[in-house]
Amino acid sequence: MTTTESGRGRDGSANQNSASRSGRRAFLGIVGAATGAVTVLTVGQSFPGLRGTNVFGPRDGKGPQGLPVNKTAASAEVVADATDPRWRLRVGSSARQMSWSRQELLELPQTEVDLPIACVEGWSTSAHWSGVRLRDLLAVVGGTGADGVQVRSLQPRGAYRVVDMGPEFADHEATLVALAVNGQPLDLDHGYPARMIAPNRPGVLQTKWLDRIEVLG
Ligand SMILES: Nc1nc2c(c(=O)[nH]1)N[C@H]1C(S)=C(S)[C@@H](COP(=O)(O)O)O[C@H]1N2
Ligand SMILES: [Mo]
Repeated sequence: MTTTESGRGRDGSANQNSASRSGRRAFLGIVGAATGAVTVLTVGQSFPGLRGTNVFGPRDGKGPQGLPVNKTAASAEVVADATDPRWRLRVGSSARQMSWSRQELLELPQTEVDLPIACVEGWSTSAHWSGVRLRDLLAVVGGTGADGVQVRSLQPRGAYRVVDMGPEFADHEATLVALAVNGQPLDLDHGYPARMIAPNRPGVLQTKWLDRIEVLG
């Protein structure tokens, strides 16, 4: 298990000052924090979708926010970690490690895309996503998607816990760390606090409940 507080922030020695070396990195890095930084908790923070969580998961094409749910947060055993106010998305390369809270991600430039989720189980539904370009986050740690990335979910087990994303997705301008769908904060069952969304990528690889993204190569 890698999502306990003590498990976070031990692997990074990144210094935020190095973000000032380029304007782009400084711009994006300013609201991020070097791994291990103290997190300010938001009092009264709400967790969209927690109330509506359905243990069995609607597989009949209906789901929250007009989008089917393949695997619910409850069945993936991520509810506690995904709603933990200390959650931070960790992004790393061999050069440096950074992390962002959901609020910090929301303060970065947001990109909107219309992209479908296409599930091998036989449904495909288009949705309007918004979030931060993966490219932009990789740039902050001095990386690119040119060699692909490894994407890790908060999920403690299961086939889609860790997946590799090739350069055709990792380097694509429409590939987002999505924070909202169809005009609302991501429902917990759709991957709150953040999920991957990439064009022309099988649904199985649109990782929900992001934990960590690591630059390969
Ligand atoms: N962490 C994680 N992400 C996941 C899955 C999963 O089981 N675990 N299922 C995938 C599958 S098979 C599909 S089709 C999409 C469905 O996304 P949705 O439930 O938001 O519609 O999420 C993908 N992301
Ligand atoms: Mo799927």
